[in-house]
Amino acid sequence: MSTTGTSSFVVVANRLPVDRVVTADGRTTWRRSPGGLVTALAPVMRAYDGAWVGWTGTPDDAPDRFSTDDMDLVAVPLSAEDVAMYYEGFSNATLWPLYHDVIVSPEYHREWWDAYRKVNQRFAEAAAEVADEDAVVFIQDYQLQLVPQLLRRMRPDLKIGFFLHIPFPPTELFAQLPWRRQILEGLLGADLVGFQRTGAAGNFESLADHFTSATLAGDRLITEDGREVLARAFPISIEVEEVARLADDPEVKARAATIREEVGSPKYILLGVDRLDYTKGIGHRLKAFGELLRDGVITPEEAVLLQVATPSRERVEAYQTLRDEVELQVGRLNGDFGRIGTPAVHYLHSSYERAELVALLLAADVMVVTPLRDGMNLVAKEYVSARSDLRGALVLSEFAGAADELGDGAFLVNPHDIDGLKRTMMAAMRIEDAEAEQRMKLLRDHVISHDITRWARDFLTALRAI
Ligand code: ADQ
Repeated sequence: MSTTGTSSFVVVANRLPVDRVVTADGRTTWRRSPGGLVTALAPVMRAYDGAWVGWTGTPDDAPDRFSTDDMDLVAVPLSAEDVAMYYEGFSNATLWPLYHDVIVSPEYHREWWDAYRKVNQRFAEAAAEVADEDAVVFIQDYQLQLVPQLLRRMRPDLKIGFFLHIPFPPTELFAQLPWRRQILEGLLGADLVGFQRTGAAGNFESLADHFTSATLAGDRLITEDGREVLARAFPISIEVEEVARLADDPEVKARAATIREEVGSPKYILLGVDRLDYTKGIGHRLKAFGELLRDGVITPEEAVLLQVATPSRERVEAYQTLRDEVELQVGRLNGDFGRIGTPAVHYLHSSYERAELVALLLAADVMVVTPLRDGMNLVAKEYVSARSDLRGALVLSEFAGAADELGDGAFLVNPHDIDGLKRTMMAAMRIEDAEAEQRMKLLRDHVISHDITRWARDFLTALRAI
């Protein structure tokens, strides 16, 4: 075996969990990025002399190994060409649409595949170098599906876990991929492969059984060389306490009240918070809301839609087209139904601080989460965590992973069924207080007892038990 590193717990993800900050005197420092994953894994990192392997987010940027917040960070360099072909290309224009029900057509380019392989090899080498003998390595997401196998070849001593944050498609769709066998074999390098939903784990098992030499025996896949691989659902969650703390902050509460006034104190505020992504069903939501106004079921004085659309993947063509479509739709709705000073849709193409986001959640009577396909959808869980007042209602697409857990308290909906979506939005607006309370209690009971820390613990316990 090659010489080993010293970290007994290694996380491998496309991005490092920090953002570069340049101080006034020109020095570079690093600030921990927002996000539950790093928060949940930080204590494990501290306890096990952990290291995090990932890209800084800037092309051609490869600082030497550094530490921040008690975490050892190992930067994997990506050239501008790697970013274009491995990240924007194969990850976000091939795998992302293929894994999200081909809502837009995936593009298959051999050069992108070559870049994906090459970059995955680089991540695997970096992980192999820092991992101590018999270390636990936890690999994240669709950008790095070849890493488990590449790493195992170099370091058979390691315990390897992989978690996919996005859906895993059924055979009919996955079979399109020219490199389907290689991706499945890549994942089979792990001991434990985690998915958001049980159905996704099932898709992976049958695909691996069909397209690789592994065979499914009971709840395990057995590889050609006799190794057992377990595929299972571990629905991801959020840092419940962080959202609850902000929601309880008097300043945030006051800000929520101000937001209500700023949008004209309507009877109902409907809220959407999504990355501007074609998977999120923003267009379906706008269409349903527009028809409710057109039909006169609601008036613009009565109800406004606040839509936060976070800028995302702006160099990928499908995202540029989507932005044009959404903004055309918003413009039409406001032209048709807005009044001076009171647009029908408040559209915000921007990122926000956590406190402002939570204020929005508190201001909303109805949270409208209508993805056409979504691995989990954390916003739905954030809404529930913020509502300790037991007010508000959640409209949730059955195509979001969150629907498996939140189906009892949410208003589940098929976003393709526009009439159904309209009816459901109306039902959520007109909910009686007692029913709202009852539903919100059910939702909160689940989310509060299933936070991100529990997710990390469940995954790592299952991995260590193998
Ligand atoms: P995403 O597709 O990014 O995640 P989501 O789960 O909703 O989707 O997470 C988005 C996060 O970004 C939330 O925490 C939200 O609060 C935050 N956010 C959104 N808009 C923001 C804004 N304008 N400013 C600041 N923050 C904003 C992928 C998968 C999901 C899966 C997660 C985690 O697509 O299905 O739930 O990973 O596994």
